[in-house]
Amino acid sequence: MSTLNDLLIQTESHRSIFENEVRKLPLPVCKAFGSADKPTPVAFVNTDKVLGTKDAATVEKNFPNTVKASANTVLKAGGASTAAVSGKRVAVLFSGGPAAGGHNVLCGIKRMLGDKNTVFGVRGGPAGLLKGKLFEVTEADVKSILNTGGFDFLGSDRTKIKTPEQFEMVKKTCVDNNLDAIVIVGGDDSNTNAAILAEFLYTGVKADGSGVQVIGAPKTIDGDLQIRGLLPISFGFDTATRIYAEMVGNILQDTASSLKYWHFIKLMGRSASHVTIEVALQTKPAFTLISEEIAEKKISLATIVDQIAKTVIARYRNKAIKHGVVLVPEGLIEFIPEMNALIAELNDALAHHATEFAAQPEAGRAAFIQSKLSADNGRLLGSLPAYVVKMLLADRDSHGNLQVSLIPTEQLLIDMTRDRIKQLDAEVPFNTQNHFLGYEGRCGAPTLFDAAYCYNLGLTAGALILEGKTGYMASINGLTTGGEPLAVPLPGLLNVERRHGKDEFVIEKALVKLDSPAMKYFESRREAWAADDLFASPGPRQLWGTAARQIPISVALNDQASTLEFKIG
Ligand code: FBP
Repeated sequence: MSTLNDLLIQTESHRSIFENEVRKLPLPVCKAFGSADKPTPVAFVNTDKVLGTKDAATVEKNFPNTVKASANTVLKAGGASTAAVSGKRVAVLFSGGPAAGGHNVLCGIKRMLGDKNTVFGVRGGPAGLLKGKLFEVTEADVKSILNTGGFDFLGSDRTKIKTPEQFEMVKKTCVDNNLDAIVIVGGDDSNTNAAILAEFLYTGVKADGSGVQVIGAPKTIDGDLQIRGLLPISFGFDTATRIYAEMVGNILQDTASSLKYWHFIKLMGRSASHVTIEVALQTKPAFTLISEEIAEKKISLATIVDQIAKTVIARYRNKAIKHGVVLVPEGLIEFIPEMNALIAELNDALAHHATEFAAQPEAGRAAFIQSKLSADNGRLLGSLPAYVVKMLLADRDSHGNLQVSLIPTEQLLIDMTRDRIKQLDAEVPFNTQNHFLGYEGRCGAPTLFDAAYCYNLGLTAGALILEGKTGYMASINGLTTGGEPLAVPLPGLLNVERRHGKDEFVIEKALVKLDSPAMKYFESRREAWAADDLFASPGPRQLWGTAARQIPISVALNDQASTLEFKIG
């Protein structure tokens, strides 16, 4: 007879009672694919949607093969495939920050390719591809990782494949492993990489002169890879926002129970405020900042603080409410006009005076760099608290970006709001707590939506490979009306942008649009949420029952859906 100790030991290594149950969760698939376990390969046909940005002519010149092959036309599934493909060898890699559902993309690809083709996992993201770190993925692996969170089965990293040497290393990995296709699961940068690799590997890789196919899959909790009408959302966004919304809902319940704190909660999402607006729509807190609105309306830091202070005062004076929640998007600081100008000048100054700066004693660094700035920016830097200055001067990330997640914007807002309240109405109580919700949300077990969405994205990517397609990103559209597998031609999404002094091809980040239905709805309700406690607590994400079938509110609004319930199949 087994003891409780034995039972507990059996729950180690991803075998908790929950993880065991969740692996058995049935996943709906789009009608085109038939069944989840033995999906039908599908053929793809042209839609009437042709893509292209303002830089289409330059893109065509630089991506002649993939543009010619796709004519930048979006494809949709069009009946069962007639090709009986076997012997394909396909590598799958995760790129960038983790997002819930990645494992299901891999499972969908493996199931679509079936046992007559071989799927390899790439260990450690793009860096692993460069070094040829491949291993075969088995059906047993699929059974073990299905519906589990995180990227741990493959790992990931943020290496950008951009130098000629790196491209040659990828080619070598393809040749050494006799690969026919690569699937890159990533965000805007990684799908840009997929477009470039698809063109580079289009021909001349194998001995017979043929190429290697490259397909992208849209991942990022930030939600900034979305295309209205073609790609409703990137995967991982739903899980992350539901986890944050549960926590924010719990904090809101606490504020109304303990009646004493204002909580300033910074939410992850590097640049765009999609995560923040979604969490606001789910929880209805007193005050939510949307970075894109601040940039577009050129709202200064002082004005932001003034608005928060006046909300605190009004709630106290009108309703005797001493509590509330303020949501702050992670990337806010870069969207505040004067801070943006300061950061831009700081980036230049730090780059130009790197050696001298590094030689300064820690205590003298701020003064040194201040002396290199224009009078306005120097003054602004000098007015900021030391804990913000320290982070503004910290090392940039591997892409040369300021590490916004390290800047305690929520604390800066608290300190400035406290000072402003003292000036406006010193009697108003203002006790605070601060939080940063980020890593908590990226790797939780996927919601039913992300689990199903990702599995179908994997089926779509797999079907595209079987059909010999290259240079497309897999998508599932029509999330409340049955789900439609689509293939979005990657070159049709490319723009030319000046980055680090050079023209580069990029897929632009999709920021929150002020005229989007989600923003309009939020705008129509925010004053009411500020004036009184109207919050909702969405609770923990569910995998069974009615609450499990919800799609993100912002996605439903932006898609002009008539329901919050997703329907795939
Ligand atoms: P991706 O766009 O690569 O999916 O990453 C998203 C993200 O989680 C951002 O929200 C956040 O700013 C960043 O990654 C944090 O990066 P890191 O994991 O390197 O700390």
